[in-house]
Amino acid sequence: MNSSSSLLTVPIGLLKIPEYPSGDLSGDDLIYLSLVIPTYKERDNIDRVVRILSELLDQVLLGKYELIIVDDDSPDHTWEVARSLISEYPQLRVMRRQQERGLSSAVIRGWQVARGQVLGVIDGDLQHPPEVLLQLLQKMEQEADLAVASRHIEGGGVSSWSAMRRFLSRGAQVLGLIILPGVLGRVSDPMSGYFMVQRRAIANVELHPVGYKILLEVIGRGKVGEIAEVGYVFCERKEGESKVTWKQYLEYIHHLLRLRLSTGRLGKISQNMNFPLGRFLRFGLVGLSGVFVDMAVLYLLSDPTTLALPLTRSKILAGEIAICNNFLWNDAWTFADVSMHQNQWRQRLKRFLKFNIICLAGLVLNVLILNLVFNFIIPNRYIANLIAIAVATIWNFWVNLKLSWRVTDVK
Ligand SMILES: Nc1nc2c(ncn2[C@@H]2O[C@H](COP(=O)(O)OP(=O)(O)OP(=O)(O)O)[C@@H](O)[C@H]2O)c(=O)[nH]1
Ligand SMILES: [Mg+2]
Repeated sequence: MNSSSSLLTVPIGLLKIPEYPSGDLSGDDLIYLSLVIPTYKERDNIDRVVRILSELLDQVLLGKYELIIVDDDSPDHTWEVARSLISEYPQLRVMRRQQERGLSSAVIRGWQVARGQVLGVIDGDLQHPPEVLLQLLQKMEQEADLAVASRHIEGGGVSSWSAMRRFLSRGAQVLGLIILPGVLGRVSDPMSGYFMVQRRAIANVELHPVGYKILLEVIGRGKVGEIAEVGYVFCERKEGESKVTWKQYLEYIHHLLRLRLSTGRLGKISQNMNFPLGRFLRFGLVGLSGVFVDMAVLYLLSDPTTLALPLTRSKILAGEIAICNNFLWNDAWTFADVSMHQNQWRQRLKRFLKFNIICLAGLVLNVLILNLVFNFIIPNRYIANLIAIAVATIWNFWVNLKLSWRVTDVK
């Protein structure tokens, strides 16, 4: 067998699962379950995982399942070990990702190439007891849209977590319930990374996960009706190392807020109107930070107790520094997805110049509208100013979106 061709091609573009499996379907329509195993540095576990899962699934789904290992180019060459197992386990498929990283997107990339009608995920370190798969499968066969292995119902638990980790896990759940009750309230263990979902429930939906918690994304954006739960005990890791760090907690909060924004009422309206609400809010926040920068610099330069420079000169400098501040944040955050693909210095400089010109035009517009509104419509300078700022912000956002960070033109 040609060893390089035995690796799966990594899908690119949007994280969207097709309604029907693509590619050569000769005989593949027999596949019922596609189980993704995301791995990062699991070299010492992978052999055992594949053996145990295959033995188990052969008993109930012989020839009707596939195991898809998605490895993020682990430095310990997990993908290579996995690939060497393919000849022994014909149901095994292996993907090596070199461009993207992250647990959630790994799972989705695996599901994108899956051929089954039921899509599942299980950790590659044997912390998820494999026998539970049979119960999950049973629930799926009884037409559940989603079957989740849960640590927090009867038969569930965590074997040896420290008090701190238990506390953090529960704290995260409570926080989630506050921010996103409609999603986290539907399952007892929303942090579970061990579940199965019907393809139809998440097909054709654009997924935007952050970090670790793929289940939130599935419930939050999918069309998930009936949910079943099965208790399980999260076992201790035997080989390899944990990848859980503080970063995961931050990503989790980011993920909750993003889901809240995009699936809440405002999100629906913005979707219907095709308006990039999240981006606009980030742009607005950055603009607010610019106001503080402008004020601080103005104070440092022109205040009689500091440098006491002339006001106009100070203001021009303060304004320009605020524009630099806003540009940097917008480039790194608001439009990160766009600038990531256009990151040469020349491209950045070009964006910066455009941003400057557009903001300058925004300022002119601001002054014009202030005068117009104040003189002809509402003779209150502060209300008039608020209206002027709002219009200028929308102008700045929209024109920068179309010209500086051209979303539509990214390849
Ligand atoms: N492809 C991919 N897999 C990952 C990544 N991070 C973690 N994994 C895998 O996802 C599964 C869960 O990750 P773990 O680090 O074990 O997380 P955990 O089980 O919550 O934490 P521990 O109790 O410390 O093991 C394991 O199979 C990891 O190898 C990643 O960035 N990319
Ligand atoms: Mg683990």
